Amino acid sequence: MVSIPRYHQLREIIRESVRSGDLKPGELIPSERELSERYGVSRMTARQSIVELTNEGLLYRRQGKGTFVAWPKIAQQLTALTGFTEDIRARGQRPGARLIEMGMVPVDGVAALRLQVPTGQRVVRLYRARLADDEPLALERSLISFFGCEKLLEADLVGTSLYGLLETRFGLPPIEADQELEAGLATEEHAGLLEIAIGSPVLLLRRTTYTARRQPIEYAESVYRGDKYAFHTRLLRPST
Ligand code: 16G
Repeated sequence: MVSIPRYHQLREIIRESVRSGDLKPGELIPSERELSERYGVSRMTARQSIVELTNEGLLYRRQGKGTFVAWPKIAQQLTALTGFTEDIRARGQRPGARLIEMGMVPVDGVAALRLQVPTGQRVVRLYRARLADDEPLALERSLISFFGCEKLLEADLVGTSLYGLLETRFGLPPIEADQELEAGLATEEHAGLLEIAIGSPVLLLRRTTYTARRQPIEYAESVYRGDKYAFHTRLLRPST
């Protein structure tokens, strides 16, 4: 018979306590000492279980305070083109933004290619931290290009949705998008703005958004907190 390491067992006990609701999000879990006494395992074993569950995102540590149960991740569908404001409202939370930078910049490199404009063309650059109930979840750097796009600079992009504005004020509703998703680690800049530790796992997203007739309108590079998001997508087997 294959023996299951003890930290695996303890890990599953804690996982089950979270699943059943015995341990609730935000609740302090028992200390390593308490766990080792209660389950008859060594302190090392208890520590290893906690480290693994923390790495998975089920628990989180607060310096000098202990280890707590994390809130469930946001299950973000990757099947519909939605904006941040819509996503957060759909979850019953209050969307928000903190403006980091907004202005006109000459575009180059990948962004010029994606936006299908010549290098050096001036486009709107919008850099926002995105919040849900005042908690930072993501950083979004968007480059926006359309005839007359400089008028966007007069808009309030802290209290209003970019996609909402494009649709209602400019008559340019986003219709489709190409998106890439990649794993990454939080840089010093990300960490400061997202209020996470440097080197925490993050999800890097690049999106090209199109309006009617597949006209590119936005090229965005976003950084989403890895401890907050799980992306879901539905796959259908191709018919042969
Ligand atoms: C989404 C988009 C972002 C877009 C924003 C508009 C990703 C990776 N990014 O978060 O490109 O600028 O929504 O949100 O999903 P808003 O309409 O709330 O301003």
